[in-house]
Amino acid sequence: MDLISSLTIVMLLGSTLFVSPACGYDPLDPNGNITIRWDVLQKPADAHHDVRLSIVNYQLFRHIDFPGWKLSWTWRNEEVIWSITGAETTEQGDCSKFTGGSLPHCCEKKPVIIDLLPNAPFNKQVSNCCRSGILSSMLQDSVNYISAFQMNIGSADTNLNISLPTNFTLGVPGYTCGDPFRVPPTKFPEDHGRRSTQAFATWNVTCSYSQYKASSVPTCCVSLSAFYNSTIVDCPKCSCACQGQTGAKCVKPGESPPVLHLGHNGVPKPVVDCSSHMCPIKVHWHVKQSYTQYWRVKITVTNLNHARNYSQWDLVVLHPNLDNITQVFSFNYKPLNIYGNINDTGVFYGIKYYNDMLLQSGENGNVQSELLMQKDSGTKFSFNGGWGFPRKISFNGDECVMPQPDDYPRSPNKAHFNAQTTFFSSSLVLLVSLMLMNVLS
Ligand SMILES: *[C@@H]1O[C@H](CO)[C@@H](O)[C@H](O)[C@H]1NC(C)=O
Ligand SMILES: *[C@@H]1O[C@H](CO)[C@@H](O)[C@H](O)[C@H]1NC(C)=O
Ligand SMILES: *[C@@H]1O[C@H](CO)[C@@H](O)[C@H](O)[C@H]1NC(C)=O
Ligand SMILES: *[C@@H]1O[C@H](CO)[C@@H](O)[C@H](O)[C@H]1NC(C)=O
Ligand SMILES: *[C@@H]1O[C@H](CO)[C@@H](O)[C@H](O)[C@H]1NC(C)=O
Ligand SMILES: *[C@@H]1O[C@H](CO)[C@@H](O)[C@H](O)[C@H]1NC(C)=O
Ligand SMILES: *[C@@H]1O[C@H](CO)[C@@H](O)[C@H](O)[C@H]1NC(C)=O
Ligand SMILES: CC(=O)N[C@H]1CO[C@H](CO)[C@@H](O)[C@@H]1O
Repeated sequence: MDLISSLTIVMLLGSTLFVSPACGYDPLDPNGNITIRWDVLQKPADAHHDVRLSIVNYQLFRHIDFPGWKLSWTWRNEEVIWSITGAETTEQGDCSKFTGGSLPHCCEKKPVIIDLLPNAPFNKQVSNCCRSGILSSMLQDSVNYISAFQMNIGSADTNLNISLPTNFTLGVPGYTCGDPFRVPPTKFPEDHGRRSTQAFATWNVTCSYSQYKASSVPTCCVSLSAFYNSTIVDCPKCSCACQGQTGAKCVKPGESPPVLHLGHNGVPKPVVDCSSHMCPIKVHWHVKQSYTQYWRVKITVTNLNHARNYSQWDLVVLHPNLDNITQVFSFNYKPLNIYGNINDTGVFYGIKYYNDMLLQSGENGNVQSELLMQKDSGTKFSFNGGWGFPRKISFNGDECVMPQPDDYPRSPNKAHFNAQTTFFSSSLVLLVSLMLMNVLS
């Protein structure tokens, strides 16, 4: 078996392990989920009680971008929301059962709750509210990964106890929520953490993400080039769609993009530049230079979508030499070493107010970075077998389509066994540990 075909097998094996669309399990973020926490603040008196709801994004590198979350559930009985701060429901619904005085904020059986905008009046705010439903990932922002609001709920039928609703949804493509689960009551710190009070009762609802549920087709692809070969290997043909396929509209050079349409959930439908791959996002990895002790890579992320800007974008990259990354220019970088000390995976993301917004397709629709990695002095370094290229890349947590290893730009010089050995042993370690994780989970 020659090098390239064994490489192919390693990669195919790798990708089947990485993508498990059915259950939404992501080996790069095995505990990643969004948890909705339902805190009943005090022992319910008459048919009213106060509930504090928090939406916590426990995912390492996935965030909720514009247009934000749109939380919904189904009440079991005749519960209503009397009042709410830090959020609002999209509809009041039919409150004709209530007469005189003030009416409830919402009487819908399935209320749809949205966050307030950042400029909401102070008397409508609570802490962690009012960010238009946008939730950062934990890794990128240690403050804005929680959204919260407070509500007073009651029942139209005062003889019935208020029961927990069911069928929670986040209103963001790709997420599925489970049933509420009773957990120990949340503690709230007071007096600078010297004392804590606690909720009367707490439930949580876990929502998990599946790329396959979010989109049946990929949304990103990778192209490759290297200083030692003039071939630029473009994204595989039809990575995201085929040109001319029904429903696949695209913008030719010089044409002005059509009027944008909002898809379901308010996310604008992609309107991409015409290309052989038809992806809204393209990541280009260029092996730029080789020095005695270091080598340099240039990464370019291009937005080919006319329909949207991507704020707080991120890129997860898997390459065995990331354990010796020395310098990253114009992006932030954090290692992601979920499997102990194999640091071959990391997250790149934009610098706040500089390039954390990837603008819509056009002249400014790209972000770029260069990285320096130190060559391992113990082995004879070589770019053979496509060693300089990433094993895996994802954009905003969705995996990008890579060219086939057979097509990688080839280096002219032959066999440097040691470098290949390093690659194979690290791939093997990774594979074995992933298999173990799959068995254990
Ligand atoms: C959700 O994430 C939290 C934090 O990482 C973790 O403690 C919890 O076990 C996760 N829940 C599930 C069901 O995976
Ligand atoms: C309401 O809850 C109380 C205390 O848990 C219980 O005794 C009562 O039977 C409940 N009422 C209804 C209608 O479920
Ligand atoms: C919740 O969703 C399930 C499946 O869609 C449905 O069978 C059930 O009736 C729903 N429950 C309520 C209270 O609407
Ligand atoms: C929430 O409940 C799930 C069960 O659905 C539990 O496994 C998980 O640990 C809880 N998560 C948190 C953050 O408390
Ligand atoms: C993207 O951002 C730019 C600059 O803030 C803005 O002019 C443009 O309208 C935005 N595009 C979309 C599709 O939202
Ligand atoms: C490798 O992982 C460790 C532990 O998280 C971290 O401290 C270190 O910075 C990482 N090294 C590189 C080069 O990313
Ligand atoms: C460059 O890479 C391509 C794709 O693998 C290969 O077909 C070609 O022979 C390589 N060129 C040289 C000069 O090695
Ligand atoms: C040259 C160099 O710094 N090599 C280091 C690369 O990273 C591994 C694992 O972290 C170290 O063991 C090497 O010494």
